[in-house]
Amino acid sequence: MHPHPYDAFFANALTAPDSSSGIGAKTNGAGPRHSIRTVSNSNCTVFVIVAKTQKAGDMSGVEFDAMITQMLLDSWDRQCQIVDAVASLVTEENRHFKPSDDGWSIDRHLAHCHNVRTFWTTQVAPKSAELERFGVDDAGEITATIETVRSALSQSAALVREVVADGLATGEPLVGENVTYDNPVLLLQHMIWHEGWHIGLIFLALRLNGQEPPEEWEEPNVWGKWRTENWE
Ligand code: NI
Repeated sequence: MHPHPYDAFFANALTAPDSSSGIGAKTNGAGPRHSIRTVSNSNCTVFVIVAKTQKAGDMSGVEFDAMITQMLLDSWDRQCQIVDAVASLVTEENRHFKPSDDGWSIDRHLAHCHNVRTFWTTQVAPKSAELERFGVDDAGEITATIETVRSALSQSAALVREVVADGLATGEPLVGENVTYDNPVLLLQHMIWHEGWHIGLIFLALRLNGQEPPEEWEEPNVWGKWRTENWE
């Protein structure tokens, strides 16, 4: 049987040097997950995408798990930076702005985010430090100072991080008496989803009262935490 004339051609493509790196090449310095190689003759150019498996790559399974864990915790840290940035816009003057007549005031949304973090994490990790939650007065208002709410948010940020990190170390469901998260990532996603919802209402309250943060503020403090835009 004669070798097909293209056999050598494709073999060259497989052994050609990497011409570019694939998605993930820049993440955490962990190295690319695949590379792209090209080889040409007078008729065509062949692109070969070479997946880097854990064996072929420079990462063990343990290292890969650690990388994913770091990425997930990093996403939580970024979430908390966004919440902190929004909380930094809240003053004694605007803390009572509401997104609707029957809605909560801005400070109550922030306090509620802290309460929800502590509630669900302590459900599934009762041994974690149980942080104090905010109550409201008869008028439904938060009486704590904004400074107190801000510092509580930083404490509950650390609490969620710790419980998620512990959960990721085992990969087991997070189970409490009245709640089950099928895996630890779902606790993280629950908190991010929940807080995004409340942050949206805070923005609405600010907008309805003439204090909508400008895009120049929003980009670096909110959306820029998730991605870097480059249209060049
Ligand atoms: Ni809520």
